[in-house]
Amino acid sequence: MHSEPAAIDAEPYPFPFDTAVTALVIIDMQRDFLSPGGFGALLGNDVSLLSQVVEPLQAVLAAARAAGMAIIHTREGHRPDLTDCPPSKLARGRLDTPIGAAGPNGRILVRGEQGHGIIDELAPIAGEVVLDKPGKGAFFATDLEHILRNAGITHLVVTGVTTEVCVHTTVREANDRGFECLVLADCVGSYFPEFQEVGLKMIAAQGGIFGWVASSQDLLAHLPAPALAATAHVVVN
Ligand code: C5J
Repeated sequence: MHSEPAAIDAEPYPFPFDTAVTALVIIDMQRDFLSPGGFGALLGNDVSLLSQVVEPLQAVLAAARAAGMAIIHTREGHRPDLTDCPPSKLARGRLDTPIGAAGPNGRILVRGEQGHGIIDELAPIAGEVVLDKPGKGAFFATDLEHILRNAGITHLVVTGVTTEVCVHTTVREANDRGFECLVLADCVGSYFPEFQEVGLKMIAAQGGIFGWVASSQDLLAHLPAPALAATAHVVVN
């Protein structure tokens, strides 16, 4: 008997969903963007605006783990010697505390520092990919495409921060490479409510020019509830 593949209720139309070919991508849920004293705060942003993403994203991560989905965590940041940081990025913003300078959470946007780490609530566990990226897009100067193709992944559920910067850049890069992207509206966050709204609209507009948009509940309706006892995880942050 032929059964219809699962489809998530989404804009602009249902998103085909098969956990075997879909990865959960969590963009840059790092202290540098979510905590006081990090890169996001030093750019003049109210970082508390991003905290509302954490709880729904925790639920999605737990359900994706329970379903055995591929999980990719990304981190924006640079080598300690900053050789992978373009001078333009270093100079941009004319910051008093620029990338590489000492901040309350260690050197700003530098790999290995406290601020560069993923927040405890979403800490990666063994078996999950942690992808360091020097740019905004997760495909630029990384092996993400290679990893996804090797795993037979064709569809991405994209979450994280910030909606109009690293999430958008990654979705656009993925779209141009032929990946189908679903963005979870309540699991992506921006320092600017107006950018959040229009950023999401831009993805699903024109028949899904970059992809699809749904809520975490729309996705969770298609995933098994995680077992309460499944907490004995090995953290690799
Ligand atoms: C930014 C990011 N906003 N992860 N990075 O600089 O969106």
